[in-house]
Amino acid sequence: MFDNKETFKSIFQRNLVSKLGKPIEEATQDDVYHVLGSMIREYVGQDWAASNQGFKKRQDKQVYYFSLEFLIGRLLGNNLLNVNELELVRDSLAELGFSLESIEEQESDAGLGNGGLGRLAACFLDSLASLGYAGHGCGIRYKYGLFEQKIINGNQVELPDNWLEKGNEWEVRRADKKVEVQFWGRVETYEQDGRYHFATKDAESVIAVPYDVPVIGYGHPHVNTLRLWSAEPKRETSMDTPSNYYGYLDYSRSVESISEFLYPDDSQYEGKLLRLKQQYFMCSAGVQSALRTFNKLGLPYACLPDKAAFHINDTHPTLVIPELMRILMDDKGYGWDEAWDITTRTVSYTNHTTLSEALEKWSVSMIGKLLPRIYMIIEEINKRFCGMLLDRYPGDSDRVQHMAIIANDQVRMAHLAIVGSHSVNGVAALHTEILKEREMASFYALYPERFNNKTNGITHRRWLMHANPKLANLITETIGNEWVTEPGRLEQLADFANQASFQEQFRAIKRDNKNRLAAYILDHTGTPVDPDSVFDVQVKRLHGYKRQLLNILHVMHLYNKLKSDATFDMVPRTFIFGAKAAPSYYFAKKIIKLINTVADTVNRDAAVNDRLKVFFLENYSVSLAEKIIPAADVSEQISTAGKEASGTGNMKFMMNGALTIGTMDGANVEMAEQVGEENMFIYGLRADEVLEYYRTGSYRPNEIVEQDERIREVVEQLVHPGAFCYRDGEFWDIYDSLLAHGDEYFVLRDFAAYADAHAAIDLAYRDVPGWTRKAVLNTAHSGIFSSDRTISEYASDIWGIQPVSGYWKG
Ligand code: T68
Repeated sequence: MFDNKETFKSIFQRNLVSKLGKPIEEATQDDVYHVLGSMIREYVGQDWAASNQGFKKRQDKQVYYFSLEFLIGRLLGNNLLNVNELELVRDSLAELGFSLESIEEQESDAGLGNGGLGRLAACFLDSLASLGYAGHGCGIRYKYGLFEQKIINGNQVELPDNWLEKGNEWEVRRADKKVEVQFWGRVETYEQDGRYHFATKDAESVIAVPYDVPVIGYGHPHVNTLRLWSAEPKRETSMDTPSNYYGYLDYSRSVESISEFLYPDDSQYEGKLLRLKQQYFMCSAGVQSALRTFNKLGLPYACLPDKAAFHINDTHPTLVIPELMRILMDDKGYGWDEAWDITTRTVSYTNHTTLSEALEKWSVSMIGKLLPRIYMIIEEINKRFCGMLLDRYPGDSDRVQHMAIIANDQVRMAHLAIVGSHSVNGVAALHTEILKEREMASFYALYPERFNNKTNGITHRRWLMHANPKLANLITETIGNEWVTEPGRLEQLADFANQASFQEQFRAIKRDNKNRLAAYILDHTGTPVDPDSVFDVQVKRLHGYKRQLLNILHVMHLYNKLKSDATFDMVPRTFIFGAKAAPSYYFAKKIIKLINTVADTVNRDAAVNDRLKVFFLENYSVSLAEKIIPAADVSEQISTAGKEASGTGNMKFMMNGALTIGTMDGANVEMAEQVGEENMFIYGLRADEVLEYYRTGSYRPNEIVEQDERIREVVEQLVHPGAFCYRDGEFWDIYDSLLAHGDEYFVLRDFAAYADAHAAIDLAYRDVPGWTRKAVLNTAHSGIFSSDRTISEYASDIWGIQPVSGYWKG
């Protein structure tokens, strides 16, 4: 791209003048960011066009990954890495007096997702492009991403995330590719040429305009597209009378609200009309646009499954199924059976949760009114499906009721997604087993060949090479650079796990990352952090099942012990939390308040704060994760077994050499298989034990409190004024969740085992070479959790695609 630093500097300065009319001496960091961003975007334009030409010429099968969320984060650093210009640009900017790191901070963090599900979609895009697959994202260009979190008096306050305020260097508005999406109206049925036809009348039209973001493959000129749709009013509406004028303004406001904001609930289904509009808006626009591309091939639609794969990220884009049916039947004239065959062979579905409160069930009346034709099609799918079940299980009406797509005036989206696709996958081995054996057992019995596992992964380019460049360099110096394109080769590091000089360098890098985070914490909280203390981190969405409560209760216990036992000797620990709570999730917000209250007491207490400190870092986001994860010694992955579908944060920490304290849940199980349980701290109930408690109803949290003095003490501290409860009864709701409401997530049941595991950490950390060896082995065995592995599996097992361009080999 740039031959050397001098060429870069001169092109850059020319751009600064032509774009902003400024000489370098007057340029702000923000100016530098925007000019650099636009240069990279323009530069990849050629490869982007060439990639699209190539797809067309070779008639490559295209994958469309439909997701309501793409949590992409900042792009400048990653794009520079992928076009192989990171170091040259960093050095050149330094010569011009700018630090690339500070320039990267100018970019707003695109928070178009809630958590794991949205971030997974972003990692998948990076792997699709880097491995040279023709695979694109289809999503919504929310004007406001996930709220910005402020902590005020220990409480979460939500502010709008106006991420587009300063423009977006990476997107290209493609007005020429707009499509129309219809809502409301009524369906007219008429007979012609011996068959029924359906037409929607009096519908409200919305224009979907795509904004395309290039997704750049690492080290080779392969560029895919993330197509984000924005809703705009149709302009032809007449405005010539005052009432029309106001009517138009109402219409226009209601249309714009469709792509206005991301719903901030990550695990709680809320049946809001606007959310349903968002879902259909994206599905319809995405399907129409993919079919437009397919049409250019001039093939019959029977070939669609050979040329396109529509993947749905959880049930949120399930309306892809009836939308494709509608277009094939109503617009293209196909009969039901043929349309159904094409649709089911094109669509595949990933499930991300077994939590019942997260399952989407739309009310029949809402779908029926908003999307009358789509609802007719869903009804017909249900009718045929139930008929088939009755043929297969004669007289078993309970089973039909249990499996039906429509029941109790609700459409069960997971059932529609399973019935309408050819593949259903879970996101970790344990999760897929639970789907097959429990949650979806009746569907598994019916369609065993559809179910498969695809254990999640993370892109090692963002999460290791970009977030932790020093460690990436050490790895390359030690085992060569093949691991960059074949992350499985990280295994070779295992040979160096005991080598003193390697260990020393590995520790120095961790220490450096800890210093960096300590500086950030000091800057943002005013409290100094001891970089020699163990950095013990839990960062993820706040949820009951993720058990941040267990963590903070244990911190309270450590504090009590330090205060009461002068002989208690512990390696200094810094507990770091980061978590956003859904704005309507009352209990989660209380936990945030508790963590902040504990932090306040502990950090101000000079009698303990040389050994114990607690921080809640506000506004956890992708860019903050990139600072925190490389600095962690201990990774907290402590969900109630059976509840966390996979986890992906667990993999990021492992890759960066943190040791996991965790339950046998989600992908932790597979991490233990890779690195060995002796290199993790596994504790607590197993998924089958949790299930057994639920089944028998035999769990008695009160008994545990009676028997364990340590637990009694911390639980009482929640409600009695003292160190952690400034106002009488401040944390009654938390107390009640544990004692009056049965401790749904087994916090008290797992407390003792968790405290023991922490004691084991304390002991293990004292053995410096022993700890370093474990840390190195974690990195060494993390390669399998690269999303490159995950995407190769999706490509061969589900989508049936091959790379269309070659991967650059170092
Ligand atoms: C997460 N799910 C899983 N959901 O909890 C996690 N939900 O175990 C897994 O690793 C990850 O998906 C990737 O597979 C989510 O993140 C959501 O964010 C979400 C958003 C809206 C509605 C429902």
